[in-house]
Amino acid sequence: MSPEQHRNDAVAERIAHIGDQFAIGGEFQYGEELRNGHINTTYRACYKTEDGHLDRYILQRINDYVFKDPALVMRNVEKVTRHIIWKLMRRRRDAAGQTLTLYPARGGRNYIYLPECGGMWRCYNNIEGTHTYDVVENTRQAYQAGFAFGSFQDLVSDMNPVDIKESIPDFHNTPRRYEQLLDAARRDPQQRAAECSAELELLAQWAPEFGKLIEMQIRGELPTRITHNDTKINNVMLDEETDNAVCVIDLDTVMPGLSLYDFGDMVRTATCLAREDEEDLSLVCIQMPFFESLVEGYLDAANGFLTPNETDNLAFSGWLITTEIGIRFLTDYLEGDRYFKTEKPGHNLIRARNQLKLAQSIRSRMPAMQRYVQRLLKAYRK
Ligand code: GN1
Ligand code: MG
Repeated sequence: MSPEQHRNDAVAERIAHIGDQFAIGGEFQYGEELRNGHINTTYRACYKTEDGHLDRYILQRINDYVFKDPALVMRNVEKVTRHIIWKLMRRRRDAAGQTLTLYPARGGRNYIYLPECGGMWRCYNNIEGTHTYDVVENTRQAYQAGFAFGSFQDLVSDMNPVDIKESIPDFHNTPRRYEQLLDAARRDPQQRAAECSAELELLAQWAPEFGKLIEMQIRGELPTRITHNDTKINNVMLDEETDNAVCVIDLDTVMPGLSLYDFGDMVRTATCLAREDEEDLSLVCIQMPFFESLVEGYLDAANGFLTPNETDNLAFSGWLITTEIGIRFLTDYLEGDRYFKTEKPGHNLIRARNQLKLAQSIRSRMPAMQRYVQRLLKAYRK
């Protein structure tokens, strides 16, 4: 047996063992690792039922370096998924397969602690007939992403915010993220700070603006809502045939937050044709037609509940959140790559430079972006 085959068999055995802990029927067929997240470990497992049907499931380990309290994450996710199913089923009885559902585990919870497999595991349905994109390819997808996350905010808008706890405190607190970067640069545990001086200088220039949204929130000028907080394009499931949005996934960071954090992170991943780790920075820039479609999709779903202070800052949020993710990649690089999974040396520095280039591009287009938002809002009012 080749070493590769041996490894595959060992992985399949592990997946079957994890799957065996959940309310899954049928005979295990195969398992595969899905590698498009930076945080959790995710497998897809396929089972054959007695009538010959193939059912697929998602098995996922919650990264407990990133999520210090995985049980709290699961309580949030349970409430959010059940609330959405409750709402969708009142509209359409067969809606359950079109949104995330947790499967019960041995022992009575929706998760199970498996020390032999590295920690806490859960099982979701695989949403059949859908796919995701790591990079946006056309304006229609940008529209659908905006619509999907706007609809998500709408679906959870009537949950009780005190029911949902912060799974990562200060997740989108940009000033705090920046302080953490400065602290890492001062300590410089890996002696990497000298290499990052241009990036640190640029961020120092921008720093006075990092607190704008959080300060507005404290003054009561922006409403706290339940938000998704990780709205990258590959967290939207699109119909395989029509590319219409079906639902959003990755609910671990659903928390009280600002709608603008969600919108900002969409601008970051749905308006740029390059990957987040593209090294050719000439390819990294915002595409205005994609931004326009993104806002159209988002407002088509969310215009009904957004306040003027929110819509006034849509363009700004794109710059802020792109910069914030750049800060986080740079911090992780300085700290020795402990948070985000990396695939090559310098990967987090490459990502940071990429995101800061995109942030510069967004910043230069901000007035035009905001003008487009205002035009669109005017059309809604007519
Ligand atoms: C992480 O796991 P993934 O790839 O969906 C991160 C996000 C970042 C993103 C950058 C919990 O998301 O905040 O925006 O990487 N998630 C967490 O690609 O930190
Ligand atoms: Mg995520």
